[in-house]
Amino acid sequence: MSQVLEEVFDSILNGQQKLTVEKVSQALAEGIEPGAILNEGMVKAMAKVGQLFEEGEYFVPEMLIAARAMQSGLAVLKPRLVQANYQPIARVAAGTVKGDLHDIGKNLVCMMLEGASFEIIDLGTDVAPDKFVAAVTERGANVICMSALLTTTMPNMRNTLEALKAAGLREQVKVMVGGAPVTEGYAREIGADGYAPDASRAVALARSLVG
Ligand code: B12
Repeated sequence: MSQVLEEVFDSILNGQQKLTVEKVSQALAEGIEPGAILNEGMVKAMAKVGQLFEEGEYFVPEMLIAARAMQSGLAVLKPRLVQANYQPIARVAAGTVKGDLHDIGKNLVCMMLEGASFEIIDLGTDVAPDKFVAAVTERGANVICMSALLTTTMPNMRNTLEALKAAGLREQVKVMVGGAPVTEGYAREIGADGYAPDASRAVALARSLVG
């Protein structure tokens, strides 16, 4: 890994918000691809944070300040990941399911989809099934993206799919799911239209679902 990417990694791991912004900007100035900064510096740092949490070295406050540093770095990277294009392919409503506050992965998926000419309705976190339903009925979403990072909140993906069915909307909307504990098999089991393990494959999946 190049020196500056290592510094991006360390600054996130240590939760140094200002330094993360500085180092991401420096990496861009050095001509490093935004995708490499994201995947090799930033996403890897969050995986390490998760590992340290599992090992009992990090606690929630450390996770939180690392997440803040990650979000600040993402704000610098966003304009470079999202290239404005005015013909939306489809309207995507994206949210983290009810009970779940993790939004870094969901935000990344939104950014990448936006960069690939999808219109995004960001429903935020802790999104109840009826809010996803309302995004279809009131805002005309034709794709739904659900994210879950907790095994305890994954069942709310199934609950949302059931709410869409109950509202008679299931046939008119494509549903994609993702998040660290979610798998292809789980997506199939709950009757989602697709699963992707990361944001760039989420773009390919969305294209294939609406294409
Ligand atoms: C940062 C973090 C937090 C932050 C979140 C801040 C924020 N704004 O998001 C804070 C501190 C708030 C937090 C809180 C908690 N957390 Co937490 N957290 C994490 C951590 C370290 C990183 C998550 C992350 O951002 N990863 C980076 C992103 C880029 O990856 P991602 O989210 O997986 O997204 C990618 C893909 O999955 C995919 N994707 C994501 N969504 C979607 C959607 C679609 C449609 C598609 C196609 C693809 C897709 O694309 C993304 C980009 O490539 C993980 C560890 C880990 N390894 O995941 C734990 C982790 C998820 N947390 C965990 C826990 C236990 C908690 C708490 C319960 C802790 C507590 N005791 O309070 C609380 C729960 C709060 C709540 N109600 O949600 C556990 C979950 C265990 C489990 N199996 O359920 C983990 C795995 C840590 C661990 N190893 O134990 N957490």
